[in-house]
Amino acid sequence: MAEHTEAEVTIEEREYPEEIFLEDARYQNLMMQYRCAILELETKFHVLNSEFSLRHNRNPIESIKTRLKSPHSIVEKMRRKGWELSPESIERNLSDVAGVRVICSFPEDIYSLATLLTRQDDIVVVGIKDYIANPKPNGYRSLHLILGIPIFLSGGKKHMRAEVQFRTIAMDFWASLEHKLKYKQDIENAESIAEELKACADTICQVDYRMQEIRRIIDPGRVGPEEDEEQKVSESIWWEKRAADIAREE
Ligand code: 0O2
Repeated sequence: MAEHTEAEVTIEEREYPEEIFLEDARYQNLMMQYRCAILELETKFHVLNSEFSLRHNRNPIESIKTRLKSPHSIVEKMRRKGWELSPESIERNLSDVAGVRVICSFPEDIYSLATLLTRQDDIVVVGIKDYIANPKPNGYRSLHLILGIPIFLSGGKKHMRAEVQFRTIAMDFWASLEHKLKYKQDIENAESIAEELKACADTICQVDYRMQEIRRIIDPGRVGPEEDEEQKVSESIWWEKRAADIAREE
C-alpha cells in the first residue's frame, strides 16, 4: 500500500476536505489532466461532426456538454464508496471526473458516432453501458462509454479515463426533467409519478424512432440507401461484439 503523506492523513478529518483541491498541487495537476481529456474528446467530436456532415450532408451532433466533477462531488462519492481520498485513488477508482455528453439528432447517429470514436486507435474502451438497448427500469435511456483518452503532456503521453454519454435530444429532455424531479423528496403519489415518467420515456422513444424514419424518407443524404444499410448492419454487429468483449475482460 502507498505511504500516506501528512496531508492525506489529516484530510479525512477535515470539515471541508474538498479544500485540498485548492491547496495541493497534485490535486490541481490531476484536475488539469481531466480538463485536457475533455478538450481532446471535444476536438474529436468536432472533427467527426465535420466529416459526417460532409459525407451525409447533415450534422449528427446537436450539442456537446462537458463537465468536470466538482471537488465536493468527488469527495462525496469517494466517501460514499469507502475509498481513500488521494489523487492516485481518485484516478484509480473514478471514471466520471471528466464527463462529456453528446446530444445527437437521431438514435442511429449515436451508434455511428460511438463506433467511429471507439475505432480510433488511440482510444481505449474501458466499459460500455447501453441503456438504449437495455433501458433502466425507470425508463432512462443513453449510451454510456468509459474511455481512456490520451493526453499529451511535457513529460509524455498519458491516458485519462472519461465518461461519454450519448443521447438524442428527446432522451436528454426526459433525463434532465427526471433528474430535477428526483430532488423533490416530498412528492405525494411517488409511485404513480414514477409510472407516468416511465410511460413518458417509452413515448419519447417511439417518437425518436418515428422521427428517424421520417428523416430517412425525406433526406436519405449523400450516401445511397444500400450503402447506408450495409454500414449500419456492420456497425451493429461490431458494436455487439465489442460490448461482449469488454464484459468478458471485466
Ligand atoms: P452527474 O451529475 O450527471 O454526473 P456510478 O457513477 O458508477 O456511481 P452508475 O449508476 O454505475 O453509478 O453509473 P451510470 O449508470 O453509468 O450512471 C451515471 C450517470 O448517468 C449519472 O451521473 C447520470 O448523469 C446518468 N444517469 C444514470 N441513471 C440515470 C437516471 O435514472 N436518470 C437520470 N436523469 N440520469 C441518470 P450522476 O452521478 O447521477 O450525476
